[in-house]
Amino acid sequence: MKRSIAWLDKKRQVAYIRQFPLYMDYSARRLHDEIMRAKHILLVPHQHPDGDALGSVGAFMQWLRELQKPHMAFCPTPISERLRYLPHADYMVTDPAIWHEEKFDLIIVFDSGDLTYAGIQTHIDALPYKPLVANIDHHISNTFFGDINLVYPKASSTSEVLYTFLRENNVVIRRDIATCLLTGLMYDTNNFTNAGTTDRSLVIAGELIHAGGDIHMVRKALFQDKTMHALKLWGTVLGRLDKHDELNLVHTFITLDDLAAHGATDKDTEGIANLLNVLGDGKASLVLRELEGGKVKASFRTTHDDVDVSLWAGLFGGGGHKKAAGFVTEGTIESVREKIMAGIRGNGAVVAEFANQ
Ligand SMILES: [Mn+2]
Repeated sequence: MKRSIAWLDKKRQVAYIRQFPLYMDYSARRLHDEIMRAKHILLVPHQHPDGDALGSVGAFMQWLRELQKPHMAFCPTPISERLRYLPHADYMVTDPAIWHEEKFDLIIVFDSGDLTYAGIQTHIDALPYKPLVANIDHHISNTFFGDINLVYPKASSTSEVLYTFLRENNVVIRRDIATCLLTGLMYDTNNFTNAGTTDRSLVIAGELIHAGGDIHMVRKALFQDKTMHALKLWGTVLGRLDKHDELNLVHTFITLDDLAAHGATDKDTEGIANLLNVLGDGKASLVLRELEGGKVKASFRTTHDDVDVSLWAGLFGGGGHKKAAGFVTEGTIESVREKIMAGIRGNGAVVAEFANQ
C-alpha cells in the first residue's frame, strides 16, 4: 500500500506528483471514494469540447450510469456535430440555469488547465456552498485547481489519464467506455501520428479495441469528415504560408472573408493547425484566425522536441502543451502577428532557448 501524500502542503504535493506519477494512484483512489460518497455529480469538459474532452466525459457518464449514480454534464458552448456519435453527447446541458436549480456535491472537470478555460469559474464562485472539485487533465499548464488532481502531463490525452484511473479502481471497461476513450486518444494523438503518441498510449489503445472500442468508426468520424468547402479554404490558407527567418517560424492566417468566400464554416478551420505538423521546414508553425468581435485566435504547433510552444502561448496569457498551444486576443491579424513576433523575440529566456536550437 502506498503512503498518502496528504500531509504535504499543496505546492509540494504538486512537485511530488510531477516527479512520481505513481502517486497518481493515491489521487485516483481518493476520487473513487468521493464518487461513491457523492449524491449528485457534475461533469464538465472544457468549452468548445474536442474529442478528448467529450470522450472522457462520455466515458465517465457511461460508468456513472452503470453505477446508478445521479449525475449531469454541463458545457456552456454547443457540442460539435462531428462528435455527436459519442455515447451520451446529447445529455450535455448548455443552460447555466442548472447551477442554481441543482445542487452538486462533486464537480469533475476534464481536459482543462484551469476553471476559466473550462468556462465555469464564475459559476463556481457564485455558488452559496462549496462543492468538492476534481481535476482530470494532461495539460502541462494545469494549475492544480482541484481539491483532487489527477494531472499527468506525460499522458497523450485526458482519456489516457482516465483509463489509468478506471484501471486503478478495477472498473471493467466495456464497449461504450472503450469507444469514448479511444476517441480521446485518437483525437489528441492525431490518429497516433503526433509526438504525444507513446508505447503506453498504443498499448492502451490496443486494450480499448480488445474491450470492444470501435476504432474504424472513430477514425471515420474524426479524420474522414472534411467537406470540399473546407479543403478549398485550406488551399487558400496554405497558399499564404510564409516564414519568419529569424525565429524560424512558419505562419499563415485565416480571415472571416475567407470563410465567406468559400462558403466555409468555423468547423472547416479545425485541423489546419494540426495539418502543419507535416511541415519539415521551420521549428514551429503559427496559424492566426480572425474571430467575430475584433479578436484573433493564435495556434502554435511544433514537432520538435526542443521547442516548447506552451511557453510562447504563455507570454500572451494562453497555454496548452509543449507541442500544441494557443491563445485568443483582441486585435487584427497584422497587429497580433507583430505582437507575437516581437513578444517571442523580446523575451530573453524563450529566445535564448530558441536561438540555441
Ligand atoms: Mn486533451
